[in-house]
Amino acid sequence: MFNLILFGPPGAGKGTQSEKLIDQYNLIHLSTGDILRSEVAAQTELGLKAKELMDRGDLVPDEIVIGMIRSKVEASLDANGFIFDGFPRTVAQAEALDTLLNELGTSITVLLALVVEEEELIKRLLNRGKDSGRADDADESIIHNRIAEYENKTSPLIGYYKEQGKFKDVVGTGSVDDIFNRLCESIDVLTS
Ligand code: B4P
Repeated sequence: MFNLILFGPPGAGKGTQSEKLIDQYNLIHLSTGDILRSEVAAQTELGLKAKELMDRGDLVPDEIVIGMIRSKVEASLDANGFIFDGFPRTVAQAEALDTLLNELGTSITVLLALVVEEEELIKRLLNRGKDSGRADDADESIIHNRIAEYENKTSPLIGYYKEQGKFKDVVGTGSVDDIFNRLCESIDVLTS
């Protein structure tokens, strides 16, 4: 299995690039943000719990997202591999993912980190907020909170995956196609 973590701060383009990568490499796309938003839309118990946190730009508790990912992975064991988009976001989530994949006889192949400056992130998210209807894109102070959550809780994962020799950064600015080509170059080296 080829298991990719697409990593980066909010608005780095993880969702945008995942859409293209799943077609190119025939992988299953698991976005915790998308799964949580569908739970919110369906007004499930989990969605009702998550909504308030997401609207504030806070992370949702680890046990909720870990449980969601476990059931999605176990439902697709015959896949070529997975793109984990927006997951893991804490060291506890990364450890749980390693344990889960180990149980299934596989592991993370690589983490590709999209590098984008804060000013550009804010611009992209406010721009999406004009028509996304997402409360967490509509307000600059919430976007700052999301970036702070990333700095405090998610960026330590860089060290976690560097220690495993699985970290690679990729320039995340420029056109969507240019960034896609850079990601493909990194993946092709590992799969050829
Ligand atoms: P996510 O849904 O993961 O959202 P994101 O960080 O905003 O998105 P992404 O980086 O994918 O950006 P995108 O491609 O869309 O998380 C939302 C919330 O869910 C979190 O705040 C948290 O509350 C919760 N959550 C999710 N996962 C969790 C977890 N594991 N643990 C706890 N809580 C969790 O791009 C953004 C915009 O930029 C788009 O409008 C796009 O069109 C534009 N764009 C992309 N590439 C561009 C480019 N090259 N140039 C110009 N614009 C570009």
